[in-house]
Amino acid sequence: MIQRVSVIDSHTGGEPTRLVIAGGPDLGRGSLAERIAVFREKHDAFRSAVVDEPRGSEVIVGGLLCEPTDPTCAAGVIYFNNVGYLNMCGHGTIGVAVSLAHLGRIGLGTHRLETVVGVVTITLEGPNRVSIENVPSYRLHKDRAVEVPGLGTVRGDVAWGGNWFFLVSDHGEKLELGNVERLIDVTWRIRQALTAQGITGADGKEIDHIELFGPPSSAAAHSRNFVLCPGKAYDRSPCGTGTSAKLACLVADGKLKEGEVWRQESIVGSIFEGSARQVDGRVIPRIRGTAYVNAEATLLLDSNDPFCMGIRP
Ligand code: PYC
Repeated sequence: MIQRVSVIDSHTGGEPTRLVIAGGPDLGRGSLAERIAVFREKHDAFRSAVVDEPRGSEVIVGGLLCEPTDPTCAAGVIYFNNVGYLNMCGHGTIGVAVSLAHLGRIGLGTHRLETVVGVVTITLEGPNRVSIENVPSYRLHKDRAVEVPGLGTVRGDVAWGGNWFFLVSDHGEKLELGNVERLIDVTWRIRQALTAQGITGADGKEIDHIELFGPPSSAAAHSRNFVLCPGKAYDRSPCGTGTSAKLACLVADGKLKEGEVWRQESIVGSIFEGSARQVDGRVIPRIRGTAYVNAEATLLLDSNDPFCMGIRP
């Protein structure tokens, strides 16, 4: 038997998103938080089939387009990756906006998109240019120390930007593409040390994204980052939720005022423009970036194929 799955592939500042537009599992009519639980418990093989090898790679972030529960939303989306599920995804949301426009489902202007952690807005400013207003973001801990085997004491901030991040500025590493193997090793050690030492986000939530900051290579940017994602891939974009977490820290430190623009450069040189407004002690981040659709495809899930549902550990 062959299951056909329609996808739109895009990339946002170099980071890919594969949006499933038809042929995905029926997750019911509950809230997106309920539907992601059904996805995880009953259809995890589908996640792997879409993003893991041999059809995908650890770099791809998947999105499952859903009917929203909120009728004011243009769509709902559940994000996933090579090892599991994401609460929110900034680069993915920019990619979803451009993909929905490509399909003729949205036009220029502002639209609402339902995610597992709340409604975000997407403003299509041009065929490839999008700004998103993300979920409320905040810093939980400033300058938290973690003892990292082989590295010693590393200090960083713990912040929420739709996912949990540990943000490190003082690390002595070169943020260059030629150094990514070392950067993956360093950030993976930090992540494991955080878990081992019980340093978490709110409600004991695991910090599964590690972000290093350094000087930008472009005079147009304020900072460059390297972001390790949960499945040990690094983000080619400046990471929308990671930039949101950074904005929350900058605002908390008085280094960014409402309306000021922060240009965050990624490890591959792509740039997101960020700004923030404050509401009830949190910041509402706005992230602007560009995305391009690079494939319309039908995935074939052939039940005779031994690797039909992806290569999984
Ligand atoms: O842009 O928020 C983001 C993101 C999370 C993981 C990969 N990209």
